[in-house]
Amino acid sequence: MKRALITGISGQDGSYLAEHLLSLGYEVHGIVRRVALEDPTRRFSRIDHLRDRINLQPASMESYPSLFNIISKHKFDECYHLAAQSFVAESFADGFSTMNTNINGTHYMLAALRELQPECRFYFAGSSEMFGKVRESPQNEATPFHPRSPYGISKVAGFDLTRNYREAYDMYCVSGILFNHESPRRGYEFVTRKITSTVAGIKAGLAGELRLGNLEAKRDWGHAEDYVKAMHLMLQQPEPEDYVVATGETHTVRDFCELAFGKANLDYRDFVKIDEQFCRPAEVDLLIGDASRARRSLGWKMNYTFEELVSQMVKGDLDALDNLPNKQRQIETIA
Ligand code: G4F
Repeated sequence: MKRALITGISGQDGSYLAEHLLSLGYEVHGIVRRVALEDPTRRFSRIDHLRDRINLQPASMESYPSLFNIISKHKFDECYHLAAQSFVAESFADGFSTMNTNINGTHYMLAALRELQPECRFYFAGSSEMFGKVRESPQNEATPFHPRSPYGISKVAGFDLTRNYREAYDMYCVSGILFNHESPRRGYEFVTRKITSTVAGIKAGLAGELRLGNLEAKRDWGHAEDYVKAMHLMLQQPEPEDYVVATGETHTVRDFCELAFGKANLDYRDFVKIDEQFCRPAEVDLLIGDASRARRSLGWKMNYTFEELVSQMVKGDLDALDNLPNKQRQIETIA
């Protein structure tokens, strides 16, 4: 039986990846933060249904000894490093902590693996944010990086660290350059979930408008459940290589609004208001990925279309509100 370690297991991608690895017969271990103030029911809501089948280990991405300790206790075949401060807007608000967590966290994981288990295969969650002010479209593995946020810069550093461990120490270390990927498990701060949760709130009479920033930004949005399968495939290859994972389609935030509101028989123009506070100091205007290498070499394919993704997210939020007791509804809806 293969044993895998996932950092960020309680997040959207970590939860889907844990399900996928369990379905393949893996023993799954996950690193979780020790956060005294957060309610565990809420923190672990995405992995609640897996709790008796996974091993959770407390550690901090900011503490080398805590990570070293976990890696010294068990022998892992594969390590998926997903933990990060992943909200781009927050990285402008606090670039220092984003850099500390994202760059040092990656470095600590690589250094501890090199020290204790250099044969463990390592996956780094790279990002299409690394392309930033894009030099060409669509973007592929050879497209130069030009990050536009502290988050993007931290991901370029993680990508470079991962490649350097591969080249310097002959370790099997790869980066997935994943374009935006969403699902009903997406955090409420990201634009897709902010839109679908507010659509549900409006339908339920709990919200009256949706305040957004740049509606013209274009993103290549796929489904997280499809994307975690590519992560796993990347660690099963004869040689370590980096891969772009994307749908090859791009849509504006406005398109997403139109479709999501339309799914609930609403017209987004009646509810969406532009609010400068949600605009970023530097924007990534256009992302569209070319995943030919992943399709060709990994045999990776998608199961969800853009429309199915949006439908599933809107339905998930409508159903969740229907099932909530009245007094909790206000809290769950982010307007
Ligand atoms: O949903 P977003 O916050 O995602 P963003 O910045 O594209 O980053 C996501 O995808 C990356 C992969 O490319 C990941 F690496 C990263 O961790 C994250 O998962 O914003 C999408 C777009 C942006 O152009 C933003 O300016 O939506 C625009 N937007 C407009 N109004 C808004 C809002 N974004 C948010 N979060 N909130 C708004 O009100």
